[in-house]
Amino acid sequence: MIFRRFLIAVILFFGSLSGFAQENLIINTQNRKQVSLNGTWHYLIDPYETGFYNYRYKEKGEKDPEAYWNNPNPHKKTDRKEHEYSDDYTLEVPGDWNSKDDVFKYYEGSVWYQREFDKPELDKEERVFLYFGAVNYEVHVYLNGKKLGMHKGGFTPFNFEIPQEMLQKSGNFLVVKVDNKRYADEVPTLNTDWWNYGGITRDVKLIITPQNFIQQYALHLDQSQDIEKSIKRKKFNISGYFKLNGPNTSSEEKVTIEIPEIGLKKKVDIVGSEATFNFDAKKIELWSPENPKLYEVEFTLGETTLTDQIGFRKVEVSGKDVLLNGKEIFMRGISLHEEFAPEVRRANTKDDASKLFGWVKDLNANMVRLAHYPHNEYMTRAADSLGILVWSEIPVYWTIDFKNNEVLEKAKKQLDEMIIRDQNRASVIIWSVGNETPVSEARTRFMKSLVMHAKEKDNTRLISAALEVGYNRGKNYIDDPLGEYTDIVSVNEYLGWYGDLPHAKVKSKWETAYKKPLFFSETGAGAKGGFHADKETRWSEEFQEWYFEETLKMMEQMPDNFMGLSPWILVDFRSPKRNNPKFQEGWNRKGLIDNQGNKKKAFYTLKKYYEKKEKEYED
Ligand code: GCB
Repeated sequence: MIFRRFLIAVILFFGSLSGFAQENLIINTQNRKQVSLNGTWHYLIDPYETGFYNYRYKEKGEKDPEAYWNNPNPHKKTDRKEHEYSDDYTLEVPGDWNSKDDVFKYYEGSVWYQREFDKPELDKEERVFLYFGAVNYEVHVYLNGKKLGMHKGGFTPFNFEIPQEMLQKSGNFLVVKVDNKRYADEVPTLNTDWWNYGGITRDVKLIITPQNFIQQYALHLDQSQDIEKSIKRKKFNISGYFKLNGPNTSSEEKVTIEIPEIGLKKKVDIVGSEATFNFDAKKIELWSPENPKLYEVEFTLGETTLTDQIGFRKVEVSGKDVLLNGKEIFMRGISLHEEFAPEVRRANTKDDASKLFGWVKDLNANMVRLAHYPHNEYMTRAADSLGILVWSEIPVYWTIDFKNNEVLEKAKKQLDEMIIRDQNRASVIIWSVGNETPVSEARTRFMKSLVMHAKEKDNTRLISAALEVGYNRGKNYIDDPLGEYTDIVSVNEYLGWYGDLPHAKVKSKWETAYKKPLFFSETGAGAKGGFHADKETRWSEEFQEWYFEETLKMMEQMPDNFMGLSPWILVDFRSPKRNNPKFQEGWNRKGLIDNQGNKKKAFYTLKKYYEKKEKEYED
């Protein structure tokens, strides 16, 4: 008993230090046994962090009745209590607090979330993990007065184990301190062109696993095979890995991989708690935007089978082209923020994903740039089943503290968490390590380190970053030194909006220092939906339409390594930086769709171009 208590104390201690939660991250949570903790939670707004620090500004003791992780629950009328969770103050989870009401609109600081839950029905051997899809930005988690751990990073998942002994039959008191303050040495940093939505912005659940379970895995086409040969022979090489969790995983175990649809069954030996594998498979239909084929895959360890829906494809760069399954592609993309503008809130449900992708499909796009941070898993899952290629990014945005090694570690941790969660999504073909980072030696060292890290973690995707356009001898010259390390050279292009007028575009000349695929990760102009004027009037739909017409003309004279674009942006999005009181009112207006969900004229201009491009690449 004493030893058991000691063990729990050790687990809790290390849990509380687990800023580096990716080690323990459980993937594919949607297909595991679980209890949702979404719904109505109580909250306390705490701008001075009174619930966390005492009056000498020291972290409060665990048992301090004034600490907000403890339930004061006074019995006598003489008891003094200065905090309480009340049904009069509630927030919905998942959700952001900013959309709750005007008190929260610009709030950046600490909010305590609280709810109770009953112990789920558990076998003696089962284990319980508390999983968060994302919380923005710094979070401390407490259960029944004990700290489970903390996490930083507003857009990636994390989990903590709850030993069964910690759970009461009912009334488990769960408290989550969320803080979305911005800091110069965090990722992102102080300055961003999007709304800093605070809160438990994604799903929360208890994941229930057996003692020993498959925690992480990858299953994909081995990217080194000659895909044309494999297609001809109808025989593909599949590779991947398993990482198990549990007390018995250091002895020899086997995991069975089955794909019933093609009659495939393979046994993989696990030695220690990890294994890599490689085998041939016949009759596989490859995944592509035209045929987003997903297979039901079953992984069995002991008595438990975990399923996943997985597509198989190869993506590679060959000279100036990007090849998907050996065929050259043109990316008809569009950029997106994780926001549902008509309801002025973060997007975080399956239904939100299907609405956003409904617009993407309507535009006849085959690719999305999920800017500027990892979006929720419903998005990448939906992209898999709808056949939409994905660029997924970490919020290394603008003026990050590039000289600071700790900041680099924070960025790497977010990169890891993004990669681990979505490594089995065929749709994700590009990891982006950042956006518009200003060229300097320190910055290039920092960014190169992220590129190398991503390549080391995952060799089944391409690595890029959104760069800026340079100018040289009257030409748009792309020579950012980071381009040497990325697989695709991507730039954000705004000629005609941030400089000059759209007619300047056709006259512009383009050149790149790199013989690699060239991609426009942004291009766009602002327009207030429903405001009509002549095309030279800023903010009119006609100006934006003109901008896109000229951009598309310019496309025709790009160097021959130009292979696609993801214009800025699908829908107007909230940004505290956009203060024109007549046309912006706190919204970045570069959406092709306005914040009410109405399509602007430029939507149809781009749609027509994408229809033409689709035909061109059909043959
Ligand atoms: C950019 C940024 C993007 C901004 C956009 C704009 O280059 O990457 O985050 O929102 O320009 O609208 O200026």
